Amino acid sequence: MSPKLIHRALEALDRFDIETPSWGFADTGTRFGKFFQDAAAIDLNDKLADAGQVHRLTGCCPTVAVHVLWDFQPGQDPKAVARLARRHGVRIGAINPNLFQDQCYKWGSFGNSDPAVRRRALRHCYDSIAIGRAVGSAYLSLWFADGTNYPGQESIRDRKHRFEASLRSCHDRLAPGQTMLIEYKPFEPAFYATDIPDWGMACLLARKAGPRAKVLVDTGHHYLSQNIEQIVAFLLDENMLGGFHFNDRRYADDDLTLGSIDPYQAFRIFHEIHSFAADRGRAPEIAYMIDQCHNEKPKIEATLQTVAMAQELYAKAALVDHEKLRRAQARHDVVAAELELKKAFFADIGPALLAWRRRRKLPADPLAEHRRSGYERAAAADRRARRQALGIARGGSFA
Ligand code: PSV
Ligand code: MN
Repeated sequence: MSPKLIHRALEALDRFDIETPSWGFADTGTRFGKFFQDAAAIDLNDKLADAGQVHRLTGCCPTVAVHVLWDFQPGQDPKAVARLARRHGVRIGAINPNLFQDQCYKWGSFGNSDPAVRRRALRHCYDSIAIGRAVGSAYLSLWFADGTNYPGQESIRDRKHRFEASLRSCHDRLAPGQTMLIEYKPFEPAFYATDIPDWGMACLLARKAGPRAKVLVDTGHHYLSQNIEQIVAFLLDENMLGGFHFNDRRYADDDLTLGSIDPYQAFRIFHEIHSFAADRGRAPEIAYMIDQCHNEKPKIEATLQTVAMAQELYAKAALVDHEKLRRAQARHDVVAAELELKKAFFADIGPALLAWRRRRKLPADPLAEHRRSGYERAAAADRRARRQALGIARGGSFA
């Protein structure tokens, strides 16, 4: 690779931070069961310690997204949580309110026909905004399980109106400097009409909520073969792209490791971002976050794989020669234009990544270093003993 290209890749890597999710370090699975891991995090301290390990090894994961009800004890001082994160070498990132696990949300949260439930959901969002302010988080990240399961069950338009009103109230409470992200998902757990099923509806609702509301693209939340990079290009052009939840999938929202199934798709998404940045002369502000659940792989290893894959694909996409591409496009040379992308995708980015890690005194191979470190073994021993001491029994069948 030429020094010019290496320089371009290094520059891209310099501005590419990836947020890890606290829940990615805990035992999670499918509704058919979980396979427990001794080294899985028990509490927030464990999750932050694991996130700290990932950041120490990769140098590009300084923040951790939290899910309020999964991570915070009632009445817990958020400033103490921020201090705990600092002790592990990370900061608290996006705050995710939980608007789906409580029984009161059976018929939805912001879309619920009962004003008392809507008020409760909003109060939880306000509390989450306050947590965000206390820990210095820039993002309130909203995902709703709201929707209906059968035709005729409820008025689709009434639910839309309720969403519009609650999202606006939530937006009005944002602290200075905070951005509200609205995530969409076509189905699950609602199987007839999810209230925010796609990017267009998320974008419309965000626009109505206010200028600091943007769309969050979870790469797993699309129908098969949907062109995600086109969605990304549209949102960028409309100044409505707020962030990503990275993961890969084969069928639906499978939460697999990024790039494990289709690395070219992630590359094409990153290409749209670099192309936009090249046209505008500046990189757009985007929250790059991981949202994965690892049922079989060790959690930290899966996270390290994802981070390395994201860096590789982001750096490769930065190698596309935009001027050459434009020229090929102008003369309708479809083959040359496509090859411009393929050339970057198949480039050997290894040396550039190595140089970037060397400059930062990071291990050349974070995953190998993690395996060597004995972290997993020590965490497993410690957490196994603590589970026993605390009497934590794991189990629970689906029905
Ligand atoms: C929903 O499937 C989702 O993608 C949302 O982002 C949630 O916050 C997250 O997964 C929980 O795992
Ligand atoms: Mn998500």
